[in-house]
Amino acid sequence: MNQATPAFRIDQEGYAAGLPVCTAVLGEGTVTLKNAAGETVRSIAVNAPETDPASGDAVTLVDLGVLESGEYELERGIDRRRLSVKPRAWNAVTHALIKGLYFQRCGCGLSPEHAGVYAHPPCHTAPAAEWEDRSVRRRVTGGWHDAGDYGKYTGPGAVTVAHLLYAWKLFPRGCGEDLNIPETGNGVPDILNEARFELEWILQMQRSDGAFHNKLTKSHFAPFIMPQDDLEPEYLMPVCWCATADAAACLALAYRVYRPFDEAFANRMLLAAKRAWDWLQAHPDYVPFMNPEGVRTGWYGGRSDASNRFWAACELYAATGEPAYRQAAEQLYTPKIPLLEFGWMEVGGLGTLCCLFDLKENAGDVLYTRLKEDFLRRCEKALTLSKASGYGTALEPDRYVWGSILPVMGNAMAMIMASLLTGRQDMRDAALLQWHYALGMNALDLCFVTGFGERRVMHPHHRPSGADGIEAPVPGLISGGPNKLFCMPQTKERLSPDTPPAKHYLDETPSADTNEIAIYWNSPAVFVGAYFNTPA
Ligand code: 9MR
Ligand code: ZN
Repeated sequence: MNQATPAFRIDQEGYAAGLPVCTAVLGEGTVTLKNAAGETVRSIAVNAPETDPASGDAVTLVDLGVLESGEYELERGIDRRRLSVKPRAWNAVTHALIKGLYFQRCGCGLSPEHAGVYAHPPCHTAPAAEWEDRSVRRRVTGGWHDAGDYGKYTGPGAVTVAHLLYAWKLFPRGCGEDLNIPETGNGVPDILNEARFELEWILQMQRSDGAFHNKLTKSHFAPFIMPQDDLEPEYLMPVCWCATADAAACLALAYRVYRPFDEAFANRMLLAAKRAWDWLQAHPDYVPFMNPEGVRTGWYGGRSDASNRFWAACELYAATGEPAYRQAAEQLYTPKIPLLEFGWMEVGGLGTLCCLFDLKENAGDVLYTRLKEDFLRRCEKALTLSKASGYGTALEPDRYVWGSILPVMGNAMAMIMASLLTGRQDMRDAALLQWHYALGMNALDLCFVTGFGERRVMHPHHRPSGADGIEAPVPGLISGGPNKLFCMPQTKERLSPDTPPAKHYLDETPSADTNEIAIYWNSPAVFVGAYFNTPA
């Protein structure tokens, strides 16, 4: 990594013309901003700041306002930092975050034409046996490797696809460019081509009775080898209530999105979604997923399937207009459903997207009026969190979890939604601070997206990046980031116990708990990036 610059933390990918430019300034003293001609365009006195609780830094957010496109330099005493303001500042990184998913493709080779030096032969092509009945063997191919490991998991895949599909539905001009993937030029936007690669796999994860297998993985994580060298058998692990509901929701949503492009594919998805729903109706009592004995791959269970069923009912109603789904969604909607959650565990935020942005007023009193009120009220909390942070980061100091980038991006998604629903600029501006966080305006002075930023993640916990012998990691993958809540002993050993949560991070390959990548961390960042990348 380059040396951290003492005074300034910035969005290392630059800032967009037309949006406020915010930087985080450590310490005190007058900050000047000079343009390329060396003229002072801003001069701001920064008083002694308070200590930011999450990072321990004495830091102030400085709003430089809207600036014309150009190169600038921040100055305070001998400290200097360049920043640039340009149209479409985040176009490349937003599209790279989508292309990052292409690099996770399984069951096929990555060709040099599309993957450059990261090309590799096909991986994981052998038929899989059901864990519970080894005599049942099926060839299940495709899908994305979930994260730094080579497992493929239904629920996480479904939420990832949903983030992409909503990004495209709401902000098509922010994420609609070609990605140089095998399908490019087929008349379908590449973001949908890439999402379809996962959808085709999800469809194969359905058992004949309508339920979905939780995952397709080996019994243990592979060592750090290339995917094509990972030859141990994969298994279809037991079915899972949450995964079944998430798949139903995602497939029903995808039905609506893909119908104009490929009706037969869309119909296949809707049928699968309905069968999954019927299975859930026939199995009302939630059974938590547990890894079978001897299985050590990702758990991805849940405490309840309430938010998952809620999301599924909303999407099935949006897809079919059938009143039974609406009634189900109304019954499933309770104040207990976390509405700002967009991750693999709780999916209330995705149901909220469906109701407030697709169904809208047609959703009726409960699913529109009441839901909107509840949602907006909870968004105030995200805004308050952002305001309480020296970096504007909408995360409680004691909530730096494994994959802290997910709640940060989730809160950004929620605040974007709130600003779209109300026209409130404070929500939009706070969401923008979360995007800046991802791209370097944070206590680590680090851009969390591989291949981007002046100070970059170089050693993500990602098997191909660790095993391919290439110095630079696979590009376009977002690191989970600092985690102090649920750490591996190896990480704890390497960091002093008084390390503040927002700095509890290691750019080291073994540190899965702070530096892994995951498809469902990329995808909320795609949503946020697509919004801010939309031309005015
Ligand atoms: O994202 C998951 C995180 O919320 C959990 O705390 C963590 C530990 O159980 O697991 C994360 O998910 C991992 C999954 O289990 C296996 N594939 C890699 C995922 C990202 O680290
Ligand atoms: Zn594979």
